[in-house]
Amino acid sequence: MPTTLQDFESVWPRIVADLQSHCTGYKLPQQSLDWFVKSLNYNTVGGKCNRGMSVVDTASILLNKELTPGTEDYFRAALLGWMIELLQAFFLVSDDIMDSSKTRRGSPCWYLAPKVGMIAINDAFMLESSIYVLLKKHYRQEKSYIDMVELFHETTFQTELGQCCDLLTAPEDHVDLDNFSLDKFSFIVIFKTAYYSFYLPVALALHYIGAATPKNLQTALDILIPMGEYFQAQDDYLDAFADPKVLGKIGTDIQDNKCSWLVNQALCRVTPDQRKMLEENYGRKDAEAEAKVKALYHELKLADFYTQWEEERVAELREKIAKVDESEGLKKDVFETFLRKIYKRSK
Ligand code: DMA
Ligand code: MG
Ligand code: MG
Ligand code: MG
Repeated sequence: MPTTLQDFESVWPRIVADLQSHCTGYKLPQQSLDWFVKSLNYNTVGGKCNRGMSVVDTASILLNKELTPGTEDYFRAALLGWMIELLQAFFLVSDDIMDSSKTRRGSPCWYLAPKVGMIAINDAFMLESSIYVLLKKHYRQEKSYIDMVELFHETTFQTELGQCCDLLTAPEDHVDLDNFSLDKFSFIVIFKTAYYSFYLPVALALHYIGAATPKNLQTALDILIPMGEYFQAQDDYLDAFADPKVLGKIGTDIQDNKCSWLVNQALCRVTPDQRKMLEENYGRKDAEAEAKVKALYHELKLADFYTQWEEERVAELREKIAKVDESEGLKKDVFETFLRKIYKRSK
């Protein structure tokens, strides 16, 4: 049985208490402490927690036993999961500023919340630093400690490379559709999403159970990077096609001039006239222009094409999963479970 959001969230107060007591050790003034706690709760809790819960689920599949909520074993696995959620919170707070987004998880983005503004930048840094406070407190004595520290550092750098390329490919003041390509798209999504969202949870679970052999880590990478690529293509598809009420965020990719899956697919299909229209309307901070681009996406039947593309990617992933070598403690079920969670998702 996979863990529930309720059980996963039940360990959160202990994590907040750990971070609070770390700050109390520095005699942090009460106002700042309250602010930090507010930011922690606002930005880390309230999402689907798929990444975090995957650490617990992957660990229990690999151990072939349920991790029971309330036990220390459950706490330690969930804690690693919450560290991914903290990393994600750090990325999202900054991403929403950089993407000029308005809502996240159905609420205003943190930088738009009352009295926050650009303090959100430092809050993002603190969310990231919290990971290492927790890792040191709870994992310092483990032999995998330094490997996990390095894994978090490397994954963070990879994500930042992806964000760098994402932002540079989407200049605010200059639309050039020739800048986009499916190769660029692949680089961006693998780096900004796949490593931290897909590889990291499984790599951490492998460290947790003591099975992080080079071979297992490589197998995880070979499957989870393409899976993450598929996941971010879904994110791009949903940005334009999903109901914002269901998605919890209002799409910004068209107005932000993003090198998204949709615009790249559109570019492969447009007539010269349609391309001209796309050139005139893509990447403008203007709702009418955005609506014209969406109309073109419908005209090109990108939703139908997306469904077909999704089936092909999933078939390829299933083929890869079927070939997983389980001799060093890895299991196919880890990847099947992951895939089930994202297949045909609507949010
Ligand atoms: C997501 O990119 C990547 C990171 C590292 C947050 P995005 O801007 O497409 O995400 P969202 O659609 O959630 O704003
Ligand atoms: Mg964004
Ligand atoms: Mg972004
Ligand atoms: Mg997006």
